[in-house]
Amino acid sequence: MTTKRTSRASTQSGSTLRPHVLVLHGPNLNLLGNREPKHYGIATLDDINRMLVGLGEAAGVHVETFQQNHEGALIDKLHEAVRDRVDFIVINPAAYTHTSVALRDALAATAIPFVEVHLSNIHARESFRHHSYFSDLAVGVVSGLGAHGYELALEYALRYLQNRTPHGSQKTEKAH
Ligand code: CA2
Repeated sequence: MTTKRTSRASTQSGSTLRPHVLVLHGPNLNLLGNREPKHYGIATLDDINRMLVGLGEAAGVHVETFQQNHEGALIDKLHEAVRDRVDFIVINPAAYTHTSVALRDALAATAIPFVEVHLSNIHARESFRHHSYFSDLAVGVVSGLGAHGYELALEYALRYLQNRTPHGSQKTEKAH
C-alpha cells in the first residue's frame, strides 16, 4: 500500500490549525556570536531564533527551532517532524552539509519541502565546503547572506505555505 502526504495545518505541538515550520541548526551553531564573526556574523543563535519565531507569529505560523551537535539527534528530530506533521523545514546542516549521507537520507525520507541555509558563502571557502549532500533535494539554497539568509528562507516558506492547495501541491510553479 502506498500512502501520500497531504497538506496539513495542525500539529501535535501546541499549534493546532497553524502551519508548522521547523528550523534545524546543525553542530557548533550554538557558538554563533561568540567566535568567528568574520564567517558567521555577530548575531547569536538566540537572536536568530527569536527573529524567526517573531516572523512566524506575525504570519500565524508556528515556527519551532532546534539545534543539536549530534547527528543522531538531528535525525531523530526529522523522524519526529513526520509524526508532528511539520509542513516546511529550514535547515542549516552546518558541517554535516559536507559529510552526512545519513542526515540527507533522513531528510529525503520525510518528503517535507526544505530550504538549505548557510551563513557563509560555502562556494567562496575551502573546496571541501563546495559540495552539499542536501542542495539537490532542497527547494532552494541561501548561502553567504548571514543571518538574513534565515529570514529569506522563512519568508519563502511562508509564501510557499500560503500558495498551497488543499491537496498540498503549489498553486504556482516555482521559477527554474
Ligand atoms: O556557513 C554556514 O552556515 C555553515 O553551514 C557553517 C558551518 C560550516 O561547517 C559550513 O561549511 C558552513 C560551521 C558552523 C560552525 O559555527 C560556528 C560558529 C561560531 C564559532 C565557531 C563555529
